[in-house]
Amino acid sequence: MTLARTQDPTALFPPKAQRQDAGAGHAPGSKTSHYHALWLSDIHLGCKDCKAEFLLQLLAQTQAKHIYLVGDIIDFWALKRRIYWPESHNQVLQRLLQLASSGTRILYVPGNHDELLKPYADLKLWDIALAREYIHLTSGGKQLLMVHGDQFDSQVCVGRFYARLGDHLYDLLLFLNRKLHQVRGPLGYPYWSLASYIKLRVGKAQEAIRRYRQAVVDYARRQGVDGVICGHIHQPELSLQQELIYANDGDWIENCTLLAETNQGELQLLRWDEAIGTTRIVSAITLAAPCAAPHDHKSMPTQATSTQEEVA
Ligand SMILES: [Mn+2]
Repeated sequence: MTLARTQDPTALFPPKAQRQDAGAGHAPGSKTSHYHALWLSDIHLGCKDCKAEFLLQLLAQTQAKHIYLVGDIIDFWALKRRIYWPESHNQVLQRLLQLASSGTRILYVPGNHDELLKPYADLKLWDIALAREYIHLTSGGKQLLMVHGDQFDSQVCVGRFYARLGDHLYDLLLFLNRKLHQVRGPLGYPYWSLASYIKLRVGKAQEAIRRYRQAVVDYARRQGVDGVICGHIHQPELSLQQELIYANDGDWIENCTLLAETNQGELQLLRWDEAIGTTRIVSAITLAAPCAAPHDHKSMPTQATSTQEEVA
């Protein structure tokens, strides 16, 4: 496998990338959180369950030197089944392109739902750089490898065929569940939830997550990096696996999560909180060597913490 990895971001981003973000969409007096880097994946633009509105709010109140798009940003599989492209999905892409042209260094590692972009790795689309893999150097000098994670499907016993089958089955199951309730109710049968039925078999799901994490971590360890950032399984996590950082940025279908490197040298797992209209810190790891075990931040809005720089 040819790996497209660059450790010197300046090689991909010429000096014009130093311009300041215009900050479009900011209401006067609104708070902006500044980060060194942000990681987003599994946004699934083109899929009707994508929470694009929340992501737009996040992008309007957040600035970062680097934004990494870690795959499944545009869901070409969903678009192939049915064209669905509301204005909010278009605005997410527009906002990212606007950020890229006004100074934010954006790098896109395609996943499986946007695999048709993979052959263009090493190219630049508008101001967005594409790569199959990439190593981000934290401001403290740690190497964080970025992969979407679909390359480990065969090791988790989910082949390409089964991944596609699973995608269709998921839609089919949701459809059948609706139909089933329509039929069972009038016949006097008790409510039977397909979702609960699946959750009863959660042991299998947990085992798949464990094997996926292990495959990603083993791969990163062979690359000699300090940590790995991935997505793909829609299961946000920030943990230390025998001193190697395993960070999964989650998704924007169910979890609305992202990862962030703060200017103070912390790697944080953030979750969008609809009620307060901003993110909360789920957990964090100090990137200074050696990495401290992750600590939980139970109910802390990001904009109320001292780890964020805030400007009016
Ligand atoms: Mn994926």
